[in-house]
Amino acid sequence: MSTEEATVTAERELQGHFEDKIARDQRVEPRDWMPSGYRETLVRQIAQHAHSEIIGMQPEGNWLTRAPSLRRKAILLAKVQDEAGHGLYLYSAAETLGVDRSELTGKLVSGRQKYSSIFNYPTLTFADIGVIGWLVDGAAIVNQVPLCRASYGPYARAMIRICKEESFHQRQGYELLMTMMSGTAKQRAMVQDATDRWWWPSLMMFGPPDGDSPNTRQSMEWGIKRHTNDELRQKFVDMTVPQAEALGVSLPDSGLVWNSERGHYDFSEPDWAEFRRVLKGGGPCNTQRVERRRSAHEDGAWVREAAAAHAAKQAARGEAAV
Ligand code: FAQ
Repeated sequence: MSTEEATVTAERELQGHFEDKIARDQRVEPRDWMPSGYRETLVRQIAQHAHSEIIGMQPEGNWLTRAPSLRRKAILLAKVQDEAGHGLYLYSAAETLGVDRSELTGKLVSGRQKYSSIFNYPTLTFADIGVIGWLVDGAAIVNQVPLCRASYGPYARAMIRICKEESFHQRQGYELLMTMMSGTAKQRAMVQDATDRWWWPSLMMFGPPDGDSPNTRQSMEWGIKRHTNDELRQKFVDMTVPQAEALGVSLPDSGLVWNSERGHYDFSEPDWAEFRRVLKGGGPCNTQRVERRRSAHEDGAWVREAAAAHAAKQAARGEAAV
């Protein structure tokens, strides 16, 4: 057998092992052989997810200095810090695939990698903080709980911890809204207004409709995604309608009705032209969000340099001691 033939045979065998693992629903780990498309898909999705967590700190961070009480400020601060932690777990998971966090950040700030469309909308009142917890974290949970069973081990494990924290985020948002809804007419109007503005962008978080989703089929075959975008969107709608009723707000969709035949709520199509516009950088806050991230990254350069210098000194000391 020639070297070339031997390489082809070895690769076929590795591909077989990989497919077998996926078929048995076992986890793929960083040292395992994996097809390059699988690796690239994971890097794309995990990086986009990590960037979303970090950029996602900005809309809520906007209200940290204006929270109405010490209690609300402490809760919000803890939540925003949690999002930073999620970004770090996810960048670490991406690094197990052979990419580097600084390379990924470079791609984000130069517009070569995406982050979730949802974070390109402004937070206009404090009710937005409650609605982000309720709807945005609520949508994130529906999307992310199945990712705890993703076929790539480091991603699935990161998602377990993230989901636990997202669940606290969802509850704090709902509790804030419950409090506001038992307040003044003005407070109730603020909650309704925030719900009207965030409802459609929250539905868009699940991605394009299945027919326009180029990645879903392959990602499901590889066990990265466990449900399609439309399945999860439906699940979110079904879960959220009773919560809106309990809260006493209406959802801004006249097409939202229970369909007893399907056993699900029917709802109208989100404005997909708006979704595509936001993805292309034309949302209300895209420029501001990326610019803020770029300047924060540049401002933090001295910290990274100091940490690298410290690590180099420690390593040199360690070597000298041997
Ligand atoms: N925004 O073929 P598909 C959070 C892109 S974290 C922007 O369907 P896929 C926590 C997609 O990347 C929120 N881009 O793609 C929090 C693809 O781009 P490409 C983030 C979107 O990957 C709360 C193209 O469109 N969560 O909220 C969006 O199979 C509060 C075609 O789409 C995750 O990232 C979108 N909405 O499915 C933080 C979860 N949708 O590269 C702070 C993990 C699609 O091919 C405060 N990710 N695209 O050109 C996923 O589950 C999947 O990647 C989907 C998209 C479902 C987002």
